[in-house]
Amino acid sequence: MATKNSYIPFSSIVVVVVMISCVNVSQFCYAQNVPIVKGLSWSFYDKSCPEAESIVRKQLKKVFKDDIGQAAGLLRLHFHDCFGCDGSVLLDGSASGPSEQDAPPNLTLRARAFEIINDLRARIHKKCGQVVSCSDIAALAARDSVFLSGGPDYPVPLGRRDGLTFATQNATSANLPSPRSNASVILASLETKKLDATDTVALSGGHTIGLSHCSSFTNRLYPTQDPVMDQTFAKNLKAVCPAATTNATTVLDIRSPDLFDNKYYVDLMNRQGLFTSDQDLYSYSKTKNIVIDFAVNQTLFFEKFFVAMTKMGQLSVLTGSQGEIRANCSVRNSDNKAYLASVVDEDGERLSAF
Ligand code: HEM
Ligand SMILES: *[C@@H]1O[C@H](CO)[C@@H](O)[C@H](O)[C@H]1NC(C)=O
Ligand SMILES: *[C@@H]1O[C@H](CO)[C@@H](O)[C@H](O)[C@H]1NC(C)=O
Ligand SMILES: *[C@@H]1O[C@H](CO)[C@@H](O)[C@H](O)[C@H]1NC(C)=O
Ligand SMILES: *[C@@H]1O[C@H](CO)[C@@H](O)[C@H](O)[C@H]1NC(C)=O
Ligand SMILES: *[C@@H]1O[C@H](CO)[C@@H](O)[C@H](O)[C@H]1NC(C)=O
Ligand SMILES: CC(=O)N[C@H]1CO[C@H](CO)[C@@H](O)[C@@H]1O
Repeated sequence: MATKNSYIPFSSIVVVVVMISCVNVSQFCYAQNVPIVKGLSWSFYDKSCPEAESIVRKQLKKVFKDDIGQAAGLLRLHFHDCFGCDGSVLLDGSASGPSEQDAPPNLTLRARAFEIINDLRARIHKKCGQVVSCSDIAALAARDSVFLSGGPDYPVPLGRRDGLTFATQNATSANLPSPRSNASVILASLETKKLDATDTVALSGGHTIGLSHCSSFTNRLYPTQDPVMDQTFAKNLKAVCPAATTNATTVLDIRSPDLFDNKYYVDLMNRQGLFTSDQDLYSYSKTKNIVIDFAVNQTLFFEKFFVAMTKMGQLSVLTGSQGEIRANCSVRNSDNKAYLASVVDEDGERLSAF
């Protein structure tokens, strides 16, 4: 288990959430300003798998020592899963239909992130049995990606169950906003998930780590350069992406690409945000001052990021007896059984043929 000391930046919040006084307002249980969906809990696996969190942290420390870039891949994976945090983004499309992995915004999710989640799942299930869901593992992996990259440590409410159905390509595309959108479109999109302007600006701070492909931002370079973009920044981007379709990547946060800090907001104030959806947060009246607040106060950003991630991490979760605990994050248990059964059948046939 991570030391309690690592929670120091959030000690006050932790105390509050641990001593939850539960007031049921519709399906929510409010702990100060962090609402918890009924069915999730801060201590969900305390009895059934107390090692779950330490297994994730210990293993990710090793993974990130080799390649800190994987932290960004895991953080983004959780975000994509979370427009319905039920692990459905993890489902392998090939098994029984188009999955979230195959929807356009997911084309650039890192394949390695899926492998890491499956590997964590194997380690946890080996220790505790099939009791921890893939969606909870993805949520914990995202938290540890933030923390191990220099960001805040924070508690994650657990108890999510894994979905039985694939999200359709259409639903996924409609849910995930485009990097070409302006701030008012991004705000409206996240507002449908009850995420407000502060949440939206804080969550966008996830772009303080990781990479982007040229195709996600070359609309700002060609055919005409976005006048808002800093000239030197634009010149350097054009060198990385000489054409709109160049297959190359560049960092999202030029000041500290691998560090989870508030420099992303400093980038925006210097017109060095990569996507329209990033840069416009500093142009738009409803979000500009939030960008400035986070740029000058990292502690404030970390606090608001925790609140927003906790909200995002509970979007349309399955709990209780809904869904399932997948034995393999890539396939539904029913498909897994069919697969195993077919292996046994073939084996049986072969044996009977002898
Ligand atoms: C607000 C709307 C958002 C839009 C439009 C957006 C868009 C994108 C795009 C286009 C990329 C680059 C993909 C590529 O070309 O390879 C990206 C990368 C990334 N995004 Fe977002 N994103 C949004 C919100 C978020 C949120 C909420 C988080 C997490 C809190 C997040 C975390 C990341 C990370 C970590 C990467 C880098 C991934 C890597 O290096 O593999 N994004 N995002
Ligand atoms: C998905 O979206 C496409 C294009 O917008 C549309 O043609 C198609 O009918 C939609 N499919 C479903 C199942 O809604
Ligand atoms: C944002 O984009 C939408 C859709 O393209 C457009 O209708 C709207 O006018 C834009 N808003 C601002 C403030 O530019
Ligand atoms: C882009 O380049 C990478 C390696 O440099 C390669 O693996 C990938 O297939 C390429 N993608 C496309 C769409 O060409
Ligand atoms: C930064 O934000 C934190 C958290 O809200 C607050 O306690 C602190 O006073 C702020 N610092 C400054 C210098 O405003
Ligand atoms: C999980 O399922 C995928 C897709 O069917 C399969 O390729 C993989 O080998 C399975 N992993 C384990 C550990 O069974
Ligand atoms: C990481 C990952 O699974 N990416 C998938 C995105 O969609 C393409 C196209 O369907 C798949 O080939 C990738 O495997």
